[in-house]
Amino acid sequence: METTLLTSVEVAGFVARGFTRLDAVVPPGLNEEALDVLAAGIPPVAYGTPLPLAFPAGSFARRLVEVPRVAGALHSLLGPGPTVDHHHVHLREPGGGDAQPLHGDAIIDTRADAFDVQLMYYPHEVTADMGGTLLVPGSHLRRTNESDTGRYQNLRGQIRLTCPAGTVLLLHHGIWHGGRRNDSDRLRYMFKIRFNPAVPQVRLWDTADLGDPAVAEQLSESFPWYETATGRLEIYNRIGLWRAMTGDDTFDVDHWATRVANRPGRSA
Ligand SMILES: O=C(O)CCC(=O)C(=O)O
Repeated sequence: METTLLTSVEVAGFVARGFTRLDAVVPPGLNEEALDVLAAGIPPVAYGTPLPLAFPAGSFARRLVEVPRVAGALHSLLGPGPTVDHHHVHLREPGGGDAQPLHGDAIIDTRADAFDVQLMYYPHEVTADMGGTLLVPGSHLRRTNESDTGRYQNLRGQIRLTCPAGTVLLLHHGIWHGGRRNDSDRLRYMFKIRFNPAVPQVRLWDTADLGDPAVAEQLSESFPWYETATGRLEIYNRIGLWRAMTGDDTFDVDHWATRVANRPGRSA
């Protein structure tokens, strides 16, 4: 299977924003098939099922995750042999009336050196009135408990997804998100699969550009909803994740991590 791995700059973008967006990567034939398959439902799988058992060869879901750009991005973030945590077809009904509260999936998750990846697939175009998923860029490392963020209605810099058919998002498990109200007359589909890594998530992408200054630029990105001071902590958290993902304990941005690790006279 031919795949296209992410670059270091792209993975740094994922670490900063909490998601990677692959527009219109799924071919039209598979998108058309998806509408029937998702309407019929995909059988549930037990937590931790290896991907080839969860989605047998030739099944719709298997062909979806084998689309080369999707497979390459999944490998870049999760490595070989990820297991399926669960999957679900998310519908936003036409004229659906309400929006889902902002939330992060599961419970507060304190892992600093590993993460699950949530794939979201949109088989048809999602226009502005169709209840596209709301995403808060840069929220994934601000660890909150499920729907405790539900009282926030709108945050500066949020994205209410619009996208062409065949778009796939890969999300860090912690990102704040929610389905929006569908004011259109068309049912909105989204198929989500949560993957758990089965190997250390270290240098799994195309690392040829690891020394590119654009890596640190990506990791330094601020988002409009950040408080001036707390925003620094988000960059600090990203440095920790980048160190874990590269195995480079000297990586830093503006000395944030180096400064707080400086304890003269003590062994590391
Ligand atoms: O429907 C959506 O756009 C998002 C739903 C979702 O991800 C969830 O319920 O956790």
